[in-house]
Amino acid sequence: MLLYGHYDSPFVRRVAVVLNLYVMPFERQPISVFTEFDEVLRVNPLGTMPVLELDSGDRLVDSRAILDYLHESVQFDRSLVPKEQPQRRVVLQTEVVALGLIEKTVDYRTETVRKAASARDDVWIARRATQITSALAWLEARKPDPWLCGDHMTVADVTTAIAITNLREKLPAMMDEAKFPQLARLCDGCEILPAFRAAAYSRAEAALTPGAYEG
Ligand SMILES: N[C@@H](CCC(=O)N[C@@H](CS)C(=O)NCC(=O)O)C(=O)O
Repeated sequence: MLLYGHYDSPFVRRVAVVLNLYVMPFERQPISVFTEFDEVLRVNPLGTMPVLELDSGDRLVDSRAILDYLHESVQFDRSLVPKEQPQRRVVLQTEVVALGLIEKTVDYRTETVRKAASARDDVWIARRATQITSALAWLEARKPDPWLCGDHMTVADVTTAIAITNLREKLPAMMDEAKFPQLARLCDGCEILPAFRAAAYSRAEAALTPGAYEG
């Protein structure tokens, strides 16, 4: 399999980490959604990353759909999403909040970093800040010890840990470590695992497109 995308993207990283956790070998094509947009559009009509190219040549886009395929590809007892209710809905709802945290972080940066100061919408920025803090508080209230949902790692933990790393890297002032200590611990505990380290956040890849991203 071939995974397209950079390791400063939390969407790309969560696919890579799940591939590693499932011990599914893959190669990676680091590609910039900004400086290599034409190539990105060639593999994904939406022009976004990640894209996972299967050995058949078929391409899957969007981390949610890619992970759905990967979870279905392993034995149910190895899946990071439980088959049984109510555990399944709890894990999926927690993943939704973590993924939303990532999306709101991206939105916040788009408004504050990419736009000229005169074009910024302060009401929109304040709304995004509230959503980020609210999502963090909701996840912290789940008291991960060490996991968010039950006694083993799920896709909710993978996505939350990557969301926290992304926040620490991209909007550090919004990740109040004293206010969200259990999320900080969850993130630290995950990021030292081999599956995460093999797809570690890459500042070098983040720096490949500073002009485009910083607007
Ligand atoms: N819902 C998508 C979001 C993908 C996404 O927005 N990826 C970013 C990379 S961090 C991207 O391609 N941004 C460029 C753009 O949206 O134009 C997913 O889960 O894969």
